[in-house]
Amino acid sequence: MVLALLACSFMAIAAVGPPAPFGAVPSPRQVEHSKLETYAFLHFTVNTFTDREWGLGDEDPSVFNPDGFNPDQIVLALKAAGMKGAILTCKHHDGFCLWPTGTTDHSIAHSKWMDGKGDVVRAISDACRRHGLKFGVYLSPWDRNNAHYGQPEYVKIYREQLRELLTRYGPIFEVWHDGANGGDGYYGGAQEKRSIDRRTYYGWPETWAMVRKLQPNACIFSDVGPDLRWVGNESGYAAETSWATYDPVGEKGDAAAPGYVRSNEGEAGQRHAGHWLPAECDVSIRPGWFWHATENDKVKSVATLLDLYYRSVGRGASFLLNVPPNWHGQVDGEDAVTLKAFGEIVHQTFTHNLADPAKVTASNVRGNGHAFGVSNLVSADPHHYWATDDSVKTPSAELDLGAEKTFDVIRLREAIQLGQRVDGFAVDIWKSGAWLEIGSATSVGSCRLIRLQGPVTTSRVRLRVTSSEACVALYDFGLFKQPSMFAATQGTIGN
Ligand code: FUL
Repeated sequence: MVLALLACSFMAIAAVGPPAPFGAVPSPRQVEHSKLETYAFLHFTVNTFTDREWGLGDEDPSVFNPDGFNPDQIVLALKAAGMKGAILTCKHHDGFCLWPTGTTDHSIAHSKWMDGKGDVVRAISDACRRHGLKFGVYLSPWDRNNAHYGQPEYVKIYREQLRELLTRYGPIFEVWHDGANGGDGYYGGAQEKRSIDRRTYYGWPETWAMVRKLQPNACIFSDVGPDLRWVGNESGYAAETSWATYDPVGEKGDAAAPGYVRSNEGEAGQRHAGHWLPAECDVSIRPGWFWHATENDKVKSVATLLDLYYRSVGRGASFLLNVPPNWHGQVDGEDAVTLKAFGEIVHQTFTHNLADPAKVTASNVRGNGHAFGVSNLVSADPHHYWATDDSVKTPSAELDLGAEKTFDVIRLREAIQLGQRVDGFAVDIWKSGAWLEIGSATSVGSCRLIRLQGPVTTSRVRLRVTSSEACVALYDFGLFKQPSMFAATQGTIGN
């Protein structure tokens, strides 16, 4: 009898496994990358000294001569902003290499800086590691200096440059390929216009196979992935409804390639696409990507950066903020002050989750057991999530906060290893004897933040999933209070 009961309960437990994944799911490297949220771009090269955005490729290497290069100051300024990594323009369109490459003379080895013995890639990557940030590389495919650009030989050179970067500087978290391809240039003195077929010239599949081999944990970014997609604007935000799933399409409806894609589709992604390809939102802290003295008074405000944070990270995308070092080789004063203030606000906002600990009850729990219990909703651990029975797609969960709490930010996260499942949810508070809806949103994915217009106070909160393609798998529900002077600055940037 006892044995029979034990067998029955074992069968009941065994019968309730985790939910089946829904749609496309992330690779482990994409899951890791989604935890970074905010990281930096460092645009730094000859342009910093010539006051250009796109160098022509004819610059004398001696113009690169920072008189106070301080990689620790640069990296610590990023760290103060809460950034988890930095991607350096190892080579921009002008072709000047910031490391002593064996592929061209157009490099730092031929500058006056440190008598040609310096290596900016080494210095920045070392500083990143010293201060706990990850390091990534931007290597422009378009090279306005190289005589061979446009011929197959250049593609070999490009791959060799990438090979040097991926084998000399330790672990690389992201490899960044921009989509600007071909046009006027110096090209070894030819001074002409060269165009390439963006779909075929670079042989991307072969290059990316090499990246996989040399740095298997690195995420590859381009207009079309394969790991991270361009969001389609350089203003730093994703669409209000933003899917991590995306099947890029070429400009004429054919196969897409970096620089050849219907980029406006990147802002939202597509609900039922076959690839997990989350958006990365890039934007500069200044109007230009490179430092210009004339833009020292045009540094974005803390309020604007916060707004962009909520419109990128808060929509399941990552926030890639460019901070261009100045011609001394340091982060400029105003930029550093702004970054520090931004980092402090984000830290102060998200350090204390007012929903934890709370007593949580739910309209449904998968298999009625503990494994997927609703207390996991505040577990903050993606492997311990609240899940419902397969047929239950619009459940609700109620949080008893134990006392009146005041908050103005709501956070929700899905266990993305099971795909992006939820299509919509709403949040209510208990006010004067009734439930009152205070916020709602659509897609969730790795992170959804709702920034309320003003703070609300309550002791009971209800999460209602209003629409989902599959039973839910949620592991993080957070309630936060922003430092008051930075509350609700949203609404200044268009969707
Ligand atoms: C673009 C480039 O043309 C810009 O100069 C900048 O590097 C931006 C991040 O990517 O494709």
